[in-house]
Amino acid sequence: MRWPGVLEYFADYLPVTSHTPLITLNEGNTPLVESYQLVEKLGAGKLYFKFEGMNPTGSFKDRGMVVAVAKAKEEGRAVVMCASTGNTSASAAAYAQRAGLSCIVLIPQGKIALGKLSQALMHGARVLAVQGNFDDALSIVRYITSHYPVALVNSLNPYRIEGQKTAAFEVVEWLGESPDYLALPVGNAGNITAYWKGFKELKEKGKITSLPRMLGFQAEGAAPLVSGKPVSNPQTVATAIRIGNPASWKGAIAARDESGGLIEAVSDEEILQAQRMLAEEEGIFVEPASAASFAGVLKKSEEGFFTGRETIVCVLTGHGLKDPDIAIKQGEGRIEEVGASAEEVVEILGLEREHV
Ligand code: AN7
Repeated sequence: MRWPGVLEYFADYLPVTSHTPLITLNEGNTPLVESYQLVEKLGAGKLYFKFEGMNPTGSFKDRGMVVAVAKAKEEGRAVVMCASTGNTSASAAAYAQRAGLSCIVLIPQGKIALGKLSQALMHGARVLAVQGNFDDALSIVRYITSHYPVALVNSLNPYRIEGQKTAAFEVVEWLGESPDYLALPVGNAGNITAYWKGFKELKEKGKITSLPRMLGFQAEGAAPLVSGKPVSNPQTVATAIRIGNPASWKGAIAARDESGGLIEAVSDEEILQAQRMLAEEEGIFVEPASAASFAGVLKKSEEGFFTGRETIVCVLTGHGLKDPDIAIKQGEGRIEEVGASAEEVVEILGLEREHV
């Protein structure tokens, strides 16, 4: 089947004009994978994973980036810029190339996953490692993009939100209705804002009759939306959501309150455990930040939050290959060395010969 990508497929719902260049890496149309095993643990009715790691650069950012970069090009801009914990920079770098624009990314020094850094470099972005955290980098980018002829492609750019809301459309198209709960990790809070906007638009158009409750999860050491105040030195193993002062703060709170949902925190340990469960029990490999959605749902289930009849969608925002270091660290000690002979391999595995 031909999938034309976000700008063309969802044109009626996006700010696409006759002048908008329909650039694409055929992003979107990601699978909604049904849970076989973890659903049993939860005691939920149905559990699905919206696997956004299947986008061209390996994260949900591609949906919004394609719109932001196309509009920047339409508006005659030559340079795009973002601050990033990694995935935004990978996506911006790829789509800028696709559109023939140049790209500058500011990343927090030493705190971005290897896969993401490799992408920004390979796609030829100008990569500046800032001696500070994401929030420091974003305030620099906001200053520069408002004083110099450089287009901002962080999710403060409303085109990013427009593109990202298309994930909600796909969830509804797949299920034929809206789920009871939509769970997702929350960092800079653009994605929760975007999903909520998407579901509300479908309701206004009469395509769905009910709205999901939004369940946002932050990492314990970087949970400003839970504590109600910015965190000056955010810390978490899930570097993608190591953000202390989310730009879309108001959007996240509105999504939570209007939907009757919640935004809570999960520990690094819970995040890594959820990451391993998704990989071992469902065959889905995600980066740590992405596992926060399932970690949160698991925690709520243990608290008796669900009745056992609901349909829950967990958004898995980024692919596991983004952060090989953390994955390998979790498997350390599992590699067994063996000589290059069948006998030694048979012995180490303890195999018994079948009698015929
Ligand atoms: C895998 O790339 O902020 O709440 O600069 O990479 O919309 O910020 C990434 C965020 C969740 C949080 N999961 O989404 C960046 C960046 C993954 C992410 C989030 C991010 P938002």
